[in-house]
Amino acid sequence: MNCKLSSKIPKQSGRKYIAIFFFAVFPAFPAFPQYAPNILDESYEHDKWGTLPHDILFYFAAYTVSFDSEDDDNGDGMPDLWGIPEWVSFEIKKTDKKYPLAGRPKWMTDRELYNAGIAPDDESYAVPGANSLKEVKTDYRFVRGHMCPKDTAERISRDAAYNTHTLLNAVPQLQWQNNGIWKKIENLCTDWADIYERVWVICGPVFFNKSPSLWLGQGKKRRSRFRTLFLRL
Ligand SMILES: [Ca+2]
Ligand SMILES: [Ca+2]
Repeated sequence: MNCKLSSKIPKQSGRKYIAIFFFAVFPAFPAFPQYAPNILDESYEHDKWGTLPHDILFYFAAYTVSFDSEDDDNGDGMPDLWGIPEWVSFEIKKTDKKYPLAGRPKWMTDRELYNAGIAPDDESYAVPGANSLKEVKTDYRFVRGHMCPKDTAERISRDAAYNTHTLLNAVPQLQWQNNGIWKKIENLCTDWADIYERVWVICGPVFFNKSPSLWLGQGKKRRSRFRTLFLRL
């Protein structure tokens, strides 16, 4: 960007001048947090059961995801773009090792899908105006609900866990649900892996009447569908 600030800006205090300069040089496109190295371990069969449909597939170290494209999900002949994974599948193996839980990184997205209007970014979950509504405070607020949990992926590696923090692996979820029964089921899955050696999890959104009832994100923001029911097999 060619900005001749020095010849156009009148005399200001030093503090105000710096603020104007920052506005002049910041890029217009959003900054995308970067993924950690994604090193696949071929001994894991995350999609062992051949889950369908195969839409936009991503292969992460801790899970495989089919992200919704502009296909017709509800059978009305019109394309639907729901901004969520159709399913996430992952294998959990038994482990005896102790593994520390790293801090939670920023939520990531896929730059190409975001620019194409297919995937949301972190702001899509902010729900403009929601902070003023009592209904969405505390346990009733929507959060980014992991499909493949970060703590489960820590069994593989810190980088694998880091890469669960992507909107490709998340669906809007009420906090009471995300931190309640869903969390208990997640813990059961890792407990079962330690007992039975290998466990496979397939999870994703299921909608009553084949269509979501609410959107997250309004106006010009990328939108994500609100889930009404989940299956975890
Ligand atoms: Ca679709
Ligand atoms: Ca449709």
